[in-house]
Amino acid sequence: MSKATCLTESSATNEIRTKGYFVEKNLLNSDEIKTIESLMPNLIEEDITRFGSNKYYSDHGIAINLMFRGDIFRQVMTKPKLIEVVDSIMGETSILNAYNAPSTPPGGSNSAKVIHTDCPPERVIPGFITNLNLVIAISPFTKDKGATFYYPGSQEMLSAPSEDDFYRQAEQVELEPGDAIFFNAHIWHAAGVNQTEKTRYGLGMNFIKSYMRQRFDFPRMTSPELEKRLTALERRLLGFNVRVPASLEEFYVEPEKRLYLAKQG
Ligand SMILES: O=C(O)CCC(=O)C(=O)O
Repeated sequence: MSKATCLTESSATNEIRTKGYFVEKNLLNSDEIKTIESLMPNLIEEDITRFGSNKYYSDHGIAINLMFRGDIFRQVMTKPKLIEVVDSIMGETSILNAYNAPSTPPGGSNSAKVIHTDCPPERVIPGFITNLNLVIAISPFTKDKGATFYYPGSQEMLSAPSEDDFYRQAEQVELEPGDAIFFNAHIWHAAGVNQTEKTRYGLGMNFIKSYMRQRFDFPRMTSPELEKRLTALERRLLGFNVRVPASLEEFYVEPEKRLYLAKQG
């Protein structure tokens, strides 16, 4: 197993800037892991039932938009330790771009098997992190279960490394259930192949600067019933503080009623 340690805030920030990733042990407890593991098969099946026959559907095995798929997923995205790390790297106004469950089926992988980054390389700003990713292991991320490969220090490389170069340099980072890997979304990485008979489950989040656009319009996707229950932190992460007015009537209102609140970075 690669060495996974609990890092202090400054060494975490330092590692993400140099190597491009770091591991935080025991982000989730065993109850949270069990609950999430029991929900996963149905969530994946639900998406396949809804979209499996859609020729544009490319996310087989990856349950999408978990913030709306059970309260436990919002509890995880707002865990104090997680938010402490996110805020220390991204500032206190970052929002969620995506929240999915990258799983690898027995004997296979997922669409993340190709060597890729999670943000187009042409958006690299040297020395500046615009997108922070996080993958939390729900099942063990061992080599035989398809643990993810990361190419250390590749976060500012503007084109894909060759397969030879990638697999020579990359570290296949093993995680125990509940451990998390935080990484710059510009790092070149690839899912492994699950050679076991059990699905490997994980959670994946991507945090972005508040002024960037999210993958989906999460505020518009939130039901009125759920909106009433959201905490201030959940509202921030879903993007409620940085919505855009659709009319001048929505724009000329008291500052606290604005859709795009002040001081969002
Ligand atoms: O499923 C995996 O191992 C990789 C996930 C991944 O590439 C991603 O979250 O961007």
